[in-house]
Amino acid sequence: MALINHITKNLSIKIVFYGPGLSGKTTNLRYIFFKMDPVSRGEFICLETDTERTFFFDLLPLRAGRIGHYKIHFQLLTVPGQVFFEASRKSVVKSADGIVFVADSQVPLLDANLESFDSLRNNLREYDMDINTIPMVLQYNKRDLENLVPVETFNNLLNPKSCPYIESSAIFGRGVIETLKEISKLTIPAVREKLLDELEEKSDSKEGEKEKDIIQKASPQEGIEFTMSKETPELQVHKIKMKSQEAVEKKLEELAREYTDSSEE
Ligand SMILES: Nc1nc2c(ncn2[C@@H]2O[C@H](COP(=O)(O)OP(=O)(O)O)[C@@H](O)[C@H]2O)c(=O)[nH]1
Ligand SMILES: [Mg+2]
Repeated sequence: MALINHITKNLSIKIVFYGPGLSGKTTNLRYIFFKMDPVSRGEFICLETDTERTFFFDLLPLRAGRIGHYKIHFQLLTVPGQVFFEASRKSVVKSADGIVFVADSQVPLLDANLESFDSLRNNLREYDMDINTIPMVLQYNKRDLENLVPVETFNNLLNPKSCPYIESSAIFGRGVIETLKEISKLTIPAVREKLLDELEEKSDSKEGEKEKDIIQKASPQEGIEFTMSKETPELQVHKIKMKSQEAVEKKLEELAREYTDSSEE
């Protein structure tokens, strides 16, 4: 669940991009990185282990507006898709506020999508989260290719709860920002409730009361705003070598905290 720091008035929301290997998760994050105004995004970070050449996690922090006086930060995270990374996939969904499921639309990959979706369901369950209730957006990616799974088929198999779904070509940026906007909209209400609850607990303070008032008066969706960049920056990836799964988990938590605790504008 979202981290809230009442001193620095920062609030961090974790969005996990989940899906089978090579479905386009990293491509989504890279595009978002390209599109966002540099002042509102952090470094694009890859955590990788010695044993694997492939990236382990991608992490992209974004700033996006406010709830009351609290600055909203999103942490976008991808999980490695390969089966042998099950442990790291599990740990990354821990404390997720929202999920973007990136499906590969190519017909031969239908089973891989279903398997990945099952693993998501199981991994969430391990942390007492429910795939039917966690805020989720389905992204049917690679729609620029041929031999595609029809959208209705995907919706029947992956989307019985009628979550928002988006047809995308992440490689061309089509549908990427829409996906980000949808998932951020879905995650805000729960985070707002949590914030109000925490303020309620410290309701002995005048300041807390005032803040609660401001937040309650604003509409639930108010406050999120992504600032897009007009230029195209070079993608500089900050790679961090990790020794073990435990080290990766620790680093992820540390980065989340570092970001939430910083008081810079
Ligand atoms: N044709 C096509 N290729 C894509 C699309 N999105 C991603 N790819 C390609 O699919 C491959 C895997 O993408 P990547 O983002 O690394 O997958 P990840 O394993 O989910 O992070 C790369 O070669 C991408 O360029 C898309 O929308 N259309
Ligand atoms: Mg990737």
